[in-house]
Amino acid sequence: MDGIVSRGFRGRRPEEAGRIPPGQYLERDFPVLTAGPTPRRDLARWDFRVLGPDGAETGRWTWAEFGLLPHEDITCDIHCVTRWSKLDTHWRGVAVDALLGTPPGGVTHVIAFCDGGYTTNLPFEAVQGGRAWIADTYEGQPLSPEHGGPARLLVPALYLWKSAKWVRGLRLAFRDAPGFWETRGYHNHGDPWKEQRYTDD
Ligand SMILES: Nc1nc2c(c(=O)[nH]1)N[C@H]1C(S)=C(S)[C@@H](COP(=O)(O)O)O[C@H]1N2
Ligand SMILES: [Mo]
Repeated sequence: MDGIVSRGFRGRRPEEAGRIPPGQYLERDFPVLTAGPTPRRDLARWDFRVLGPDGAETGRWTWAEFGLLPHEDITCDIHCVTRWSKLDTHWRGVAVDALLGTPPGGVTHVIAFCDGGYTTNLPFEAVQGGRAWIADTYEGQPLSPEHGGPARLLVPALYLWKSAKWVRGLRLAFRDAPGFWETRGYHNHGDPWKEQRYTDD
C-alpha cells in the first residue's frame, strides 16, 4: 500500500489536501525569518499611523488606543517563500479596513513601514475587504518580538514577506513603490498559488 501512495501525500491529513501551494512543504513549527536585529519598542512610544499619498498623517493610534479598536479572530494558512507553509494559525488583530477608512480617490497601493526600516508594498485591494489585519496576538498570546510583536501586518493571501513585522503604519500611494524584498529580487506581488517568488516568475 505504502508504495503506491505518492511521497507528497504520505502522512498528510485529509483536511490538509489542497491547502499547500505548489513548491511548499508543511511546517509544524514557526520559523523566524528576519533581515537584521529584532527591534524592541517601548509600548509607551509605539503608535500606528496612516499617511496619505502626500505623507500627511490621516490617522494615528497609540498602543492604548489601538487596543480599544475592534479586534477580530483570524484563522489562516501562512506561506513563506522559503517554502514552508503552516496551516490553521490563529491570530487576533484589527482589520486594515477599520484603519484606512475611505481613502482619497486614485489610491492604488499601500506601503507598510516598520521599526527597523523594513518596508513592503501591496496593491490597495490586497489589504481591503477583510484581507489584511494588524495582528497583536498569536495563538492566544501577545505576539512575540521575534514574530513581529507588538504588532505585525498579516496578509495571509500573499507570501509571508508581505506580512511586515513591527509594523508602524501604512502609507497610501498613487503609484507602486517596491519595498525591501521587492527591490532585492523577490516578486512584486507574491501570490503563493501562482508561485510568484522571484522578480520574473
Ligand atoms: N519588519 C520585518 N518584517 C518582516 C521581515 C523582516 O525582516 N522585517 N521578514 C519577512 C519575511 S521574509 C518573512 S518570511 C516573514 C517571517 O515571519 P516570521 O519570522 O514570523 O516567521 O516576516 C516578514 N516580515
Ligand atoms: Mo521570507
